[in-house]
Amino acid sequence: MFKKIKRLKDERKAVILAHNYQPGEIQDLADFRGDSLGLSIKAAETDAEVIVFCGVKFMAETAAILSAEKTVLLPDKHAGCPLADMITADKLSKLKQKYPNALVVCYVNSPAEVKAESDYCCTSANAVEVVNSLPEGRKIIFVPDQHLGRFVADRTGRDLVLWPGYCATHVVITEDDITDTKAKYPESIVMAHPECTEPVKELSDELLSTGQMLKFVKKSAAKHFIVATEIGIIHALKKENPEAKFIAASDRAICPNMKKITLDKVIRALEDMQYKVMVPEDITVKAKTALDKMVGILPAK
Ligand code: CIZ
Repeated sequence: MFKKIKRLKDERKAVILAHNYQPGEIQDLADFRGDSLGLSIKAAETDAEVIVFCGVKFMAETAAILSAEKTVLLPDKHAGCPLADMITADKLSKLKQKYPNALVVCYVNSPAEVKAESDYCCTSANAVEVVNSLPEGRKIIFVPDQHLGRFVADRTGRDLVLWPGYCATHVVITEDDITDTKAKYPESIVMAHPECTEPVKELSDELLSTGQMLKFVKKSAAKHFIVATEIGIIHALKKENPEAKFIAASDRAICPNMKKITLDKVIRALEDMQYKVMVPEDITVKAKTALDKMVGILPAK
């Protein structure tokens, strides 16, 4: 199947992207593996004509916004993100009417139309920097993840208007999961994603996005890590750090949408050029402005 995918990929001049939460075999076949924004930026820099995004819909939309001239395919049209679907552009515009002077920061896990209604986009890796860069005293609406929002409010000391969205995969991780796993592996470092609930984050040693977890482990002298995020990341962590041990905080932390992508569906995507993810031009222009403003305030890497 890998050989067939390689042949089809060459024929279509395609690049295959796999999010850090994808099944291991999809991560292994991809040209690039990473977080949603990093992948979309990398794909935009290639001269590929087709992007196969092994992830969920909002990620493919982000790739389409940053690569308007490329064809973006999502191998399973039902691979959505319940968190992203917890907000709509309409609901956001009603909230904006309540706070007419507020700036809107939207997490990348959101529909393209919501990005278009926002002033700034952010990822879990840069949300704190984005909010810190906004003028003091200015009201800030943060959508759609309340747990990432509370983490940002805590780190920045800013008073945020939060949307009550949440990631169903992260909120299944409980305090007991952390204390029980920590009791079994007392020497380990607990890394939790900011989308986890506040009690889980309080029990954790490090609060990190997926990309930050990969960087943190590389630099750490520790050899045992408890991982409180979607378990797909453990494949990447093990691959990059074969000598270290990674323990899932909960084996229930599996995103059913991420796991909808299979090798078969990647083959069908390339054979039949399906399923095309297209973002209307007016939405692309506005959403790209919010994404570009985020990139503009980050320190050069
Ligand atoms: O931005 C992403 O790709 C997500 C969903 C999580 C992360 O921490 O990388």
